[in-house]
Amino acid sequence: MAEEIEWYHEFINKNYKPKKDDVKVLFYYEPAEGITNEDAIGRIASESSSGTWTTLTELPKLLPKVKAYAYEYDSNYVKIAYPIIDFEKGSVPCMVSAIGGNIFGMKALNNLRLIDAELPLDYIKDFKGPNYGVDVIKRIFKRKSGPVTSVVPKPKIGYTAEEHAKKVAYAVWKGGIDCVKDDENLTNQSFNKFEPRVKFLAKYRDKAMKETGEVKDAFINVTSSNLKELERRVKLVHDYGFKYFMIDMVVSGFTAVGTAVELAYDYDMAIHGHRAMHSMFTRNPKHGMTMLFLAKLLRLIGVDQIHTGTGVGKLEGSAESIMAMEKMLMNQEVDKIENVRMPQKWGKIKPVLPVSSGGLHPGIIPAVFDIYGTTNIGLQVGGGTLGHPDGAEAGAKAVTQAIEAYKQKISLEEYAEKHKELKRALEKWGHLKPI
Ligand code: CAP
Ligand code: MG
Repeated sequence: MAEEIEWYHEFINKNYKPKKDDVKVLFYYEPAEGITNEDAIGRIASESSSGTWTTLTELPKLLPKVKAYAYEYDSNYVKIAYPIIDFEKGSVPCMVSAIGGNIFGMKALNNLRLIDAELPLDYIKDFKGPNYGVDVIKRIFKRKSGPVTSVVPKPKIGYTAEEHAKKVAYAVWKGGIDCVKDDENLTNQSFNKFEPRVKFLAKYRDKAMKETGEVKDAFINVTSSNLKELERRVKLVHDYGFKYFMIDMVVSGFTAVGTAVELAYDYDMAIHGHRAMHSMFTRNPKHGMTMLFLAKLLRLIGVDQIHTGTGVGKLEGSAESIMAMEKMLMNQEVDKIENVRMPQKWGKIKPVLPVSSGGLHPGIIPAVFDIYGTTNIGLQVGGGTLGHPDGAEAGAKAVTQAIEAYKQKISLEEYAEKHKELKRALEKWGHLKPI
């Protein structure tokens, strides 16, 4: 008899009952031409756990304990159960290199999308989660309720460190905004070097706090070329009295985010997580990884607040997908949404503050609050503040007026009758939803 060449189908078992501590992963998949569903899902389960393309001459005794099984599937969705011992305790990089790795390049699949995974408490328990999470609102800003507001200097780059702090940050802090956020592509450029930016921001933060009596902070971008420099930058931000720092999570990678979390605990700081680059692999509805699962991984590792989209601004992301993600980030237990979200219990891992940003301005802030509510949300308004016809401080006031109008259940137009900054913002942008 011709020797068996393939063994992919050994990783399919419709009668397999996942164990309580299995990691259960939901994929969307599309078999390539001439490939059966079983050929496809066998490859996904095999190549992400312990198999390979051909039968092997010798198999280790432990193999039955590390094999994953596709246990539930139809023509486009498959659930695969992974024994928890497949993954190093406390290491997201290890797990993602398995369930988010080679399988995405297999010729037998036209498309593959990692939708979500139910992580057992036995896996969760080895992670710290956020140092502050949603508690940033009461522990840093001494408030019972959100939003935590921030403005990012626009144009994204071009200001010197002193202009960044004096002309923009000081003005929006005076106008009532809580934080000034570095843009994702501002790190340590020659015209706005990191150290002077931290120093000037600290100087004008203190001035603004003294004049307003309000807590002011900044999301200063510590994204660096290596971990030693990352640590040096976090320490500098801490030494100048900031409670936050920001990191570009995706471009930095899970190991750097894990290091940032260790530093956040060491210095008792909170991390603002920017997700720039995520759209490279989260946007295509048929391939890649959902933002929901990426956000789950970042809550697990310990980022305190994460960009999660607007549903109405310039960047993609539907209100439904945002709400499914926001509940997963905010709640200690969520139920499943068919083919959208797996059930998840979070044990002691703190909730993460969702941050809405991207093409926002006072005229569409109510639409954002209709999705998120106002209690536990970060609201970031860049161009929609600094494009205000009367300048940065007036733009900041218009944002805070729009927030107040919504909280008092007054229409923006009515509230604008007695608040000129909001009126002028509505004259320029109305309720425009930018694309
Ligand atoms: C928004 C922003 C943020 C995006 C990130 C920008 O500026 O600073 O980086 O919100 O997208 O560079 O576009 P504006 P997301 O307020 O001027 O649009 O929040 O979806 O991760
Ligand atoms: Mg930006």
